[in-house]
Amino acid sequence: MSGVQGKFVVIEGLEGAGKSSAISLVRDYIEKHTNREMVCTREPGGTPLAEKMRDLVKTVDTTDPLCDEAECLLIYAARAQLVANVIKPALNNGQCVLGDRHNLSSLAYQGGGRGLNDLVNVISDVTLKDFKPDLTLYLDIAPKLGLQRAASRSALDRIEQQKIDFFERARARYLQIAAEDDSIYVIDASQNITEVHKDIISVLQAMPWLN
Ligand code: T5A
Repeated sequence: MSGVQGKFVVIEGLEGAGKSSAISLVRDYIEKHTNREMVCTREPGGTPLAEKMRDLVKTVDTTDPLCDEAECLLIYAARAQLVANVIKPALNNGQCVLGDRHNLSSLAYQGGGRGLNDLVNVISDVTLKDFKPDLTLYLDIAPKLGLQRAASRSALDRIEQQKIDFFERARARYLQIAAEDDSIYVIDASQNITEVHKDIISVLQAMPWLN
């Protein structure tokens, strides 16, 4: 299959939206329909160097707190590594890639949440140029419900400890961008898992490249 471009599919959403089980579902579906193993990535992270940056972004350091701009730059540095060393080589080899978050997270969290839209737009253009996912499933959930679910699973990390307004701004940005981009599908993630998965499968069934 070398020489054929693979597809890049991304699962997005606020904390507790249910990305983990959606990823298993999408992976199984696409692998069954393409007869080929997918490459799975997570962001920030996904390469040895990018994972070190992930730790810096997720860990609270009260002696040297990460400022918003540094957070943004670290996330894009991690993304640049991942795209260059994992995602693009896999796609060029004809493999499909399934991403647990990608650039849309930065547009929402750093752009909407932190209010750094100008910085995010510039770095995004410079590092990614016109590279973007073929399909994004955005699992939409009210921050209050998502954070309740996330807290019941494990202790909240540095970003999860932000105030609710931060996540409200991030959600508003997610929805705004999704409304302007045909490759982003909004799934109501407040439903029970069976209904969420039914909606995801309907989107996948409508993809011509999976039929
Ligand atoms: N970040 C990341 C940025 O700020 N900018 C960026 O550019 C990028 C890429 C990553 C952090 O970095 C930030 C965003 C994040 O804060 P992470 O650990 O990868 O950190 O965080 P998340 O991706 O948010 O992972 P979570 O595990 O918190 O969210 P999930 O994967 O959506 O949640 P999940 O699937 O584990 O579900 C949470 C709980 O809810 C239950 C599950 O069983 C689980 O217990 N659940 C449901 N319960 C009822 N009904 C449903 N429909 C349910 N779906 C799931």
